[in-house]
Amino acid sequence: MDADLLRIRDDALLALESCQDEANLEAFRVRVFGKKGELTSVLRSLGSLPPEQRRVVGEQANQLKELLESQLTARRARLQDEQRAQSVAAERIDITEPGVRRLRGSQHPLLQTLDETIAIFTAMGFEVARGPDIEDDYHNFAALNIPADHPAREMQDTFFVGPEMVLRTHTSPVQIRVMESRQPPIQIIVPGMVYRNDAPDQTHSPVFCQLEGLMVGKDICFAHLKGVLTAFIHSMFGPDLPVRFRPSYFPFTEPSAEVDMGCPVCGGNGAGCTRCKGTGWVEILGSGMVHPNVFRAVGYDPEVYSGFAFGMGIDRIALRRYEVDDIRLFYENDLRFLRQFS
Ligand code: 2NL
Repeated sequence: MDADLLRIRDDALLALESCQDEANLEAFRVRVFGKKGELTSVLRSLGSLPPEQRRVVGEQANQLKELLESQLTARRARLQDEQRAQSVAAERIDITEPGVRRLRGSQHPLLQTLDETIAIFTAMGFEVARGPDIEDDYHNFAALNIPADHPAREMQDTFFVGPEMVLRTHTSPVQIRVMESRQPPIQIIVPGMVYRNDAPDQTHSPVFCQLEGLMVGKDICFAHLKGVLTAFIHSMFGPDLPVRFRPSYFPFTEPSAEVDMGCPVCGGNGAGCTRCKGTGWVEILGSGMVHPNVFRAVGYDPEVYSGFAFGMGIDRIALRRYEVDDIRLFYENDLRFLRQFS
């Protein structure tokens, strides 16, 4: 073969092997077959050769042209195959691989109970009010007719967080704040966490969830209290349960009553029942007619307005509802416990 053609062939075949993409291939094509390409130059210069040599070299050059063209096409095809194989490998997914199980949370049992309680009272026209967990002595005690020497004010019962400042021991200070800020009629419920300096045991937690209610207007009487609270108990625990109102005492209500319902475990029978300790009744909430001194503290005239108030521990209700026997379970957040309420 002609020496020039030999050199072009060897160079070109080597260059082709090192082409890695379409741009390399195009540069190769220009270098060999372009207007000023190596092979084009040889073909152009054929005319200046003697006729015999022109025929031989011309034939060789045409063969080389066909060879390099087919090699170029083959190289391009191989590069495309490689690229496709690479992207297929990169995009490959294993559709037989097992899925990842989604962890699904569930609402805390206390919140489920609280939400249901709130729904029952809002259906009766009560609005939800909220307030601060840290309160001053006045709103937590004094305005509620709790005198300076009352046992509830002792260090053992109340968490003091500063001079005259406490973690609220009930949600009543929120009702005081609502009454201070507007005139009757008032019909509110106040859910929230409250704090008592109690040692934790099966039935006591230093932090627990309370819900209080307050209804104030003209001519509100004890029959309204009985009607609203009976409706609540029937809605929450069952429409046929007996309900009774027992005289009691709270500094902020007069008269005061504790409210019991027929024991849902023994059906009110009592005998041998551990839940109601044989009485046939279980206590649900405390209530009463708002004490005139509380109205005076917020600037309402007790001769014009009257009202009732009540309070209940949501934890106690949730314990009953879910047959749980230790209040501390509600605050430990052990997932083995919480998962049972999904
Ligand atoms: C209970 C008893 C009660 C109240 C809370 C109240 C609030 C104001 C005025 C008058 Cl602003 N009373 N609250 C009244 C009676 C009982 O709670 O056993 N709670 C767990």
